[in-house]
Amino acid sequence: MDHPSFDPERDLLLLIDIQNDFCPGGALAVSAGDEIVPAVNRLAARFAHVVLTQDWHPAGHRSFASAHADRAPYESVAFPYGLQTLWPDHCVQGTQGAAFHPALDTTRAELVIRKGFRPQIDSYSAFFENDRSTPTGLAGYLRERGFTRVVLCGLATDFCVAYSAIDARRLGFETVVLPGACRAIDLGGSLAAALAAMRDAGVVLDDAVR
Ligand code: VGL
Ligand code: ZN
Repeated sequence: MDHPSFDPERDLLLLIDIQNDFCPGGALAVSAGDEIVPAVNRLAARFAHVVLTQDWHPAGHRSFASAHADRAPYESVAFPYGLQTLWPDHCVQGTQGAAFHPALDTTRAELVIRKGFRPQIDSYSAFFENDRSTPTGLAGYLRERGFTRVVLCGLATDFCVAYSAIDARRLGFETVVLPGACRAIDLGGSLAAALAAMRDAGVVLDDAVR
């Protein structure tokens, strides 16, 4: 491992939602989302353990604006578990949009965590759904495997990466985010807010790695 601060035994690289729909041309395209893929592939080659997340919604998912009368994408609405942003239909199970970016090297991934598959609950975090209480099982997996530090990058910085990183800290894992290998949606200042919330939670933002 050529980065002095990465430890192959206790560190896990967690790659968030590097899927076609979050890349240019996709249904919920993150500006320049595809630019991170070469850096992510280089990073993955340096870690002994890699896990991927995959946003994986059934058609008609409640987080889709199209599932609500008179609502447009990017509006916020009250859900039983709190305010939920409505999105364009994206990452529908089994579609090309839900597939990983074709240039992402997934060969060394040891686990793929799918999230957002419950029709009524969205899931930004790799650890908990947006009700903040339904677990994905990832924390148990990490503990059982003996990982103590999670290094994250992917899409989007201000939603799934930030929620995952903050939950990782909350669950007691050392947590590092590599902003150079992330890209943001940035809705109404959400990127600045997410970076501040990650710092406040004790997430290390390492801008040197890209
Ligand atoms: C994401 C919005 C909706 C993400 C997923 O991966 O950041 N954002 N679904
Ligand atoms: Zn989604």
